[in-house]
Amino acid sequence: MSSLFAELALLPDGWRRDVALTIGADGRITAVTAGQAPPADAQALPGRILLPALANLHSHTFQRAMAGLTEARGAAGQDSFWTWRELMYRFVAVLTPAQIEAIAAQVFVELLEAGYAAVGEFHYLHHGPDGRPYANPAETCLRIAAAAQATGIGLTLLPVLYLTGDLDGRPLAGGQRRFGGRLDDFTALWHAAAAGLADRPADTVLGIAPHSLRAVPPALLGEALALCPAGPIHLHIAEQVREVQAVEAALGARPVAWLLANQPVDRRWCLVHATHMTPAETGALAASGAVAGLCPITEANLGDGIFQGAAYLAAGGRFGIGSDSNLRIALAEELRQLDYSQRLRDQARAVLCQPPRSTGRTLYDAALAGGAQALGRAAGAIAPGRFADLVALDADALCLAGRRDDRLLDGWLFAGDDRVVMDIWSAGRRVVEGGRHHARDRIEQRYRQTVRQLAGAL
Ligand code: NGQ
Ligand code: ZN
Repeated sequence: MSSLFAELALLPDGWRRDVALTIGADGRITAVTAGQAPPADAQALPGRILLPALANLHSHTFQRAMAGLTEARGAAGQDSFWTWRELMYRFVAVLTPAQIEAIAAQVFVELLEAGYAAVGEFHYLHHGPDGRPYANPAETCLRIAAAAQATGIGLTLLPVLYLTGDLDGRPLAGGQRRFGGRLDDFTALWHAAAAGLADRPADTVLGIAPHSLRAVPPALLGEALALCPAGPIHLHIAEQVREVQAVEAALGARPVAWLLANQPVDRRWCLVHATHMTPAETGALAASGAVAGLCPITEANLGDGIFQGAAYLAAGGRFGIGSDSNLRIALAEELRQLDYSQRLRDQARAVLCQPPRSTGRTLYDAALAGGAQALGRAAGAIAPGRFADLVALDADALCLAGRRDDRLLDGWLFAGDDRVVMDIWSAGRRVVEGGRHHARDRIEQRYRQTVRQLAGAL
């Protein structure tokens, strides 16, 4: 049991002064009070502003090690998502389990230092380079879990089911062979992952992730989902126009429309990259209660398109943010990129703002709720029963000077960056202090060695 005391904190009912909270041995908040003198045993956080910390709902950690290696135009002329994917396939062909773990640990350190307390790892690099499962089919899942535990980040592991190379049902080829290819292999893997996660921290969650409608035939989707009767369900849905057209040709409907019509999409679901939706799809997804998983920096980098954010929020849609390819890990910038994409399209300002809250507050509140929901994580608010996922900002940061309440969030998200993040607790584990993760040096050194080993891969 420990207690904290902050002069200013964001609680479910708004900004409150002199906030004390206690955290139980299980990492959950047991009590919150406001407007009272600090309890004798509480650790004071002078000069800090305490917020609930976000969950990052979509990450492929290994892609961090490709950042900066895919920014030239290839010989084929037009560079695209699909040519980037070819490079990514070349990269996955050489990664070892130890390298996968080293890269994941570095990403998790950076996510924590950026202000995220938890991550949804959409993990599909399951098999060896020859396409055969490792002796423990969950070998690489457990590498991810080990990296999470070493860094203290809250993990929702989303083992990915990847059966076909495209909508025509072709088998996996080349770099894709590491992703699986058989439902019986995946079943064994999912159960091995469940067994391997049993002794991990209590906030660890296991879900399931059909990669996309390109990779899982409709006839097998229901059978696969039966493996995981209660955890979160994530999939890539409508990121590229070519993908939308191909799904329409193969299944007779656009991806979001097809999924809503053919699966029981509800609060357990997270539709990652719901980029391309008609107005009808936008309204229907909002009404489903599912979360749209938005990855603004990666979606911009890959040239995906612009999410229908204004219409979706107006319809009451839920969203959270993910760092996806992790090419740049920056929490404030993810939300800012999302917001600016809307302003540029609409040639207007503050399009996503839901008064009386400011834009920064609207975005942050939405990403808190959507992230926690998508990860199946009891978090997203400083309230009894929730995990103590907390972030403390530097009240003396220049971008916050002279700002109060919601404008503090606007100062951070629009005028600042993640250097204002000072301390992070994930389910009560305090792993970042004074802006630095406690194991940064060791993990960073291993990551440097790893990227040097991989420098020739692309
Ligand atoms: C992925 N990434 O699984 O890493 C994908 C690319 C695909 C994003 N969609 C591969 N951003 O969608 O086929
Ligand atoms: Zn993805």
